Amino acid sequence: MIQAPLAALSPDSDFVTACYIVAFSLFILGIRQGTHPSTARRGNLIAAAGMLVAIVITLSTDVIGNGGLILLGILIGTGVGVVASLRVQMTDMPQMVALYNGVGGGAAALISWSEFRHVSAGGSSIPLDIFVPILFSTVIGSVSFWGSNIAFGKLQAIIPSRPVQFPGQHIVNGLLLAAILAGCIVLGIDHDSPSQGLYVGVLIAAAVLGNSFVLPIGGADMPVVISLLNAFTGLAAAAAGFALDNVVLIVAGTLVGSSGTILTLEMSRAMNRSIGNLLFSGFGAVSAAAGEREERPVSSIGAEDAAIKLGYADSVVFVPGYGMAVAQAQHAVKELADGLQKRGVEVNFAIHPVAGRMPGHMNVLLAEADVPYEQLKEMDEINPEMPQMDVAVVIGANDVTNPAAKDDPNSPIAGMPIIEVDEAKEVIVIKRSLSPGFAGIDNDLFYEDKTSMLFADAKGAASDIAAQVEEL
Ligand code: TAP
Repeated sequence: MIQAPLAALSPDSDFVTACYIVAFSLFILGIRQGTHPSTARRGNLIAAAGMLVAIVITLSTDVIGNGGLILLGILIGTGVGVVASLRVQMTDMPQMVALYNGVGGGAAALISWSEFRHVSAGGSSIPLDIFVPILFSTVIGSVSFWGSNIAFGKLQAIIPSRPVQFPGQHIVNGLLLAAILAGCIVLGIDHDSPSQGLYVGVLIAAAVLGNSFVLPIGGADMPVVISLLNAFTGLAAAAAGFALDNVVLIVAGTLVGSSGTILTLEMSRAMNRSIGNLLFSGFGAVSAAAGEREERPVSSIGAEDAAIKLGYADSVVFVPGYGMAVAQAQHAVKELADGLQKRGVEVNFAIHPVAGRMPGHMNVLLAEADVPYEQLKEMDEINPEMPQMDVAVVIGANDVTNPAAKDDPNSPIAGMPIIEVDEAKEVIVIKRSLSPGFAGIDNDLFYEDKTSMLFADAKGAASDIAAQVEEL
């Protein structure tokens, strides 16, 4: 058997612990830096450096077995990761996160399975302080792996994105969960000689639960589900850390578990929906049904007139949404913003926390286009200034500007905080049609007297307006 890759170093245990402390300090610093767009890239690199320290020091310990297999795994994982991250489109990022998250959960479940086989080999008893984390990591890791795969399939349109529901689904899921818990309790009671068959049965039941838990959730709710499953993966990894007595796995898993939980709660708060509503209401089914709309007149506008309105304004606020991501319009929008600023127009960007389809979606796109951070205004900061704005330009956003959220208590998005573009002096909405967005509902903003609709692809429209502004 090939030795552990760095076994020749054979550091003592205090040195290993010190390196692990350095590693998770770097994780924490990395997450801290990730809280602002200007430092997020550096944060990623710092956290990656922490992971490198953790991997190198772990590979140098004598608990590592087959070094050849480990090297092969590292090479395959690195190759797939590098190619995938270079090729992925920004709009496909949620499904990539789903896949990576699933692999993490699956890895935690497999580690637990292997540890179970290892510690119970030859019919020996498993101490409960090891067995409980093993069972926890098995169940949660398996749910996370299979649930994340379904989330990936829905976002990638490999399986239907609409909620897949059948009568009594929640009861079936409840019974499945009860069976898993009962299996774990029996295994725990029999920890002197736990049944291999029952353990595998629990693993399979958790896999079925992962599938049946995510299938009834609508495709558009997947980012929140992925964030929740990400928290699950973190907890599964932390439990695997307890089973292996590995401090860096415990800390890293806890960090992922807690940050995933906070992110899930923040996203549901920004959508004004409870976690229960997100997980159990089959939201996409309602949205699809809400397709019929009454015909109402709108005012439409071309690029030339839009350029005149913007070029002669004192202040303009851009409100980007999912359509800007789809059209990859961020660079054209930046070009337009630069043209306006050259003419002395004050330009800002209003960022809604759930605009787009993943957390920070708009921040990432605008950062990619080098929009200065000081021009990015959070919703709570820009809304009080909205009445002073001469023109609000909505670029491929819809729900996050829909006044029904504050005016119509029966609306599916009632209570969701919005960017109050309807308070600006004039509004230009750039989108291709009057089609609804994620929530599947009409937007009264499009029919207001102060609103002009520019029906076009966001990228083409922004470039055309920028060219017209140059001509003014
Ligand atoms: P949406 O309400 O989904 O509206 C996007 C609009 O973009 C559509 O109405 C579409 O209209 C337009 N569009 C699509 N392609 C376009 C293109 N090439 N050029 C121009 N316009 C285009 O987006 P939003 O306002 O950003 O709101 C986000 C929604 O997603 C919210 O309801 C939120 O709750 C939900 N959500 C967000 C997240 C996160 S974390 N961000 C997670 C889950 C759900 P046309 O087809 O007419 O062009």
